[in-house]
Amino acid sequence: MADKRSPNERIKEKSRYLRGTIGEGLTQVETGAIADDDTQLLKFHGSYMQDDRDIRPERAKKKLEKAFSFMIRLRLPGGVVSSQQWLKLDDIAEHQANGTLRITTRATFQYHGIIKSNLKRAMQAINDACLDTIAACGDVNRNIMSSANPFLSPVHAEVADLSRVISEHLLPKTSAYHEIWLDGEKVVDEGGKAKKDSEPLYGEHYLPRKFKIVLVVPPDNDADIFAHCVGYIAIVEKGKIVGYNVTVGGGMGMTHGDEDTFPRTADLLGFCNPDQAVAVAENIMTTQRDWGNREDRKRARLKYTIEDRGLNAFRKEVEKRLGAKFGKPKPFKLTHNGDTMGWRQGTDKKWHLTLFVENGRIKDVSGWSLRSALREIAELGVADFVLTGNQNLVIANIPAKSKNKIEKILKSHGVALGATSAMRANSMACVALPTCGLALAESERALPGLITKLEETLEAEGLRDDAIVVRMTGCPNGCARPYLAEIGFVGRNPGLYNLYLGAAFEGSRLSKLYAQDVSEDQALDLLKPLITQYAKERNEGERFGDFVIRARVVAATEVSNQFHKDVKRVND
Ligand code: SRM
Ligand code: SF4
Repeated sequence: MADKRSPNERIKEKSRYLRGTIGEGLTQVETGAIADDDTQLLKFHGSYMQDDRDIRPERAKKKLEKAFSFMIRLRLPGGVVSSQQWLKLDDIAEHQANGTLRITTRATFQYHGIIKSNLKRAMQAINDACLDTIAACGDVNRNIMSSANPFLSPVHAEVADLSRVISEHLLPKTSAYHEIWLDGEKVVDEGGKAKKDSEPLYGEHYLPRKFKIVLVVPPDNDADIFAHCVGYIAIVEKGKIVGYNVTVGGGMGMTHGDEDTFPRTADLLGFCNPDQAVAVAENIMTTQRDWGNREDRKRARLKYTIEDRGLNAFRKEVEKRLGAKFGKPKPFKLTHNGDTMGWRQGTDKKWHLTLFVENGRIKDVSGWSLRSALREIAELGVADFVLTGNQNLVIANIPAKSKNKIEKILKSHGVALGATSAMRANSMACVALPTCGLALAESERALPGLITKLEETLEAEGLRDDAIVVRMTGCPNGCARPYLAEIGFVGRNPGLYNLYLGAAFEGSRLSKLYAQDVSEDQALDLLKPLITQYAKERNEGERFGDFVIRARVVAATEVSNQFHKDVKRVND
């Protein structure tokens, strides 16, 4: 019978638990690349092979190999690094990568531009900082993101701890990572067959596709709970976590022109006690392992399993494996999916400064030396650093007496404490060009300028301090969760975007396509009058995303899978 499984299934199967020929590939000096199959396996180790797309045409003209380099993504459940770790991570940016640290939309760091000969050194330096990159990418449970800042209260700390415990529990057990990157002892026999390795949770085929878990502490939805395969909403009574509402089946990725693929907001599966939380994660994941689509990778995420098999059948199966029934979800209220910027005091009286980091890129540019400022702050040794899922940074645990010093350091490097508008503070863009191999249009390099142009209208309408969530991605994969933005730009072609409107400010409702293939100028022409109309006609406290629905600019996406329904494009 024909093997209908996707090619990735075979690559995993013959990889000897994620080894492939990665080790050999690293030693081949005649190319900056590694073998094709190994590029798939490398992801499970937290790294992607990429090339500099800005210089692709020039290299091709000169008949040169592409300018290959590697991206590394850290596994950082809870998103915290100490000052000592910060200094080590900053050194890696300087010596092995392209001089920048990039906070991702899932609250970890990425490095870009690491050439092959530096890859192992960078991995070892990450290990020296007591961090790793295992399972940061690939068909496994990815990095777990939780509501930012575990230092805010004991509840936040408990949730961050749970993210670390689940992350450890669901880690692949193969020793390939230690063997390849840390020169660990080999556990394969002479025939090249794995001797001791096994994957009790995953098996040799791992998962059908990536798998993502997040946790939030209401009212903050800063981890965008409805965008992920699995979510935990902490239910807090009298200052204590009594359990979690569990969500399943969220996801953003889709393919332009293919309505069988769609972003989907997660459904509530049920309520579990704190001591069931780890087993719940395991049983949801193993159900997806066994039920997920292994033939078509475009429909292999958990959200499609839920669509195809139904939420009730899925719940029943998880309950069977768990040996317990979920309770009825408890009431909860989420109020925003952005970050609370500026100074905040924790219950232990320590101070925390949430700093806006435009699109998460920590670098030094003329007049704005963010990277140097943060290094100087880390050198003081008085703070921890927490990454947020909105690509921002909390400088945490600051004693009252060091607040001024920290502000002074930032100022001396030209770093402002806040963004130029509440819209910018609530903006995110994915990496896209030049490193992302899937980008169809600019994103990180385009959004800041576009927001500057929108700020003229915001200023004129008195809306500079009104938060409107704006997100951009260079393709429909949705890495900056654009379909959960009140204004979303999604790249279609160089310079052209689809414009989506109408997601809920607190992240519970998807947006709707408003205009297709618009240039930046066309988008501005469409958006500016809407912003003016919003300023004039909004009800008290009404959010932009809700207003465009009430004003019949777009229809609401009320049901999780109705993203492509009721679309009436303005430029049809
Ligand atoms: Fe993503 C693929 C960057 C969060 C959905 N994503 C990629 C790759 C690795 C491109 C590739 O496969 O070759 C991008 C690397 C770009 C680069 O040069 O660094 C990439 N994704 C990112 C990051 C760095 C965006 C950012 O600007 O911060 C985020 C890293 C998160 C992390 O730390 O783990 C990132 N990606 C997301 C999110 C948001 C989230 O998870 O909250 C999503 C949407 C949620 C979801 O998973 O549905 C997301 N990325 C995708 C997809 C579409 C998956 C799908 O179901 O169709 C792809 C493509 C794929 O997997 O085939 C993708
Ligand atoms: Fe790349 Fe597309 Fe993700 Fe942006 S959304 S980082 S362009 S895969």
